[in-house]
Amino acid sequence: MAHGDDARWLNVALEPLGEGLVETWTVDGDVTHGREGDLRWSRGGGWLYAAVECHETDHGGPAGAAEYAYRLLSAFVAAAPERHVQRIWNYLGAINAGAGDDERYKQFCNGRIAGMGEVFAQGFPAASAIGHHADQGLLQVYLLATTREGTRVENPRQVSAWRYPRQYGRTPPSFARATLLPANDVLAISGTAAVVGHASAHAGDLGAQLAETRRNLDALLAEGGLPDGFDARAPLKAYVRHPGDAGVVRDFARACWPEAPLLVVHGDICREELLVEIDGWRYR
Ligand code: 3EB
Repeated sequence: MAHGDDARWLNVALEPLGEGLVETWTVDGDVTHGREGDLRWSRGGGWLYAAVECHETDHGGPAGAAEYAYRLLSAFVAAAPERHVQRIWNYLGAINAGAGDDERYKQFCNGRIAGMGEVFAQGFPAASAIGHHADQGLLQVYLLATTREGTRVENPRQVSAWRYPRQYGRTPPSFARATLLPANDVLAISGTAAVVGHASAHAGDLGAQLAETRRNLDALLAEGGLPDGFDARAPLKAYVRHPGDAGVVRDFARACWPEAPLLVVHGDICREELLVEIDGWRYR
């Protein structure tokens, strides 16, 4: 795309499976935008978008890159009127490479918490952390923050990620299951997969993982006080580990939520046994 110099654009490192989509965020009000080193931002109407792209080779690996990206974002948000981070996306390469505590996702988690500044002390935002198949060293982190505070929502079917037991790494993942945005009219939903309690359910069984993911999404909507299901007002995003599974995922989503726009991308879930993860927005 020929938008490389425009700070409002991010060419995400996830390949669309099927029809590609451009996701566009609009606000009521004038929008300004700019760059500061590896960080780009745009803001207007009480909303801030900020993104950092960096390379692990410049920061000693996945932990160093995550720490660097989160430091830049934390410092920028701390000095901004939009100091409440509601939603954040993280894309890194070869997310499941490495064994035990050395798995690259776990290294990313260590660096993420190390780089999180005071703006994250009020609580973690909703998040997605996905493995891309572009240049392995590329880390992309982008967020949405607001002038007014939101409300974190956890899933009663799942252990909160920051309380995951030691087996998932030295530092548990730093994210909330969802955030209710300031006007209480939209639920921003984290990457949601077939995790029950803290354990992965239905290893290797795509159909069962999709059904479990749906139960998790339903539970989150109920917990957030939102109506059932997903409608035409906001896209759902499905991250699929095996490109050949895209059709099954698409058919499942169409059957469950026929009106919801769906973007299916090739993305690895941060636990090797998980095949699919879904995130999105729910308007009241
Ligand atoms: C899970 O429920 C699946 O590390 O930011 C989902 C959403 C997951 C966000 C993150 C991880 C993250 O634990 C993985």
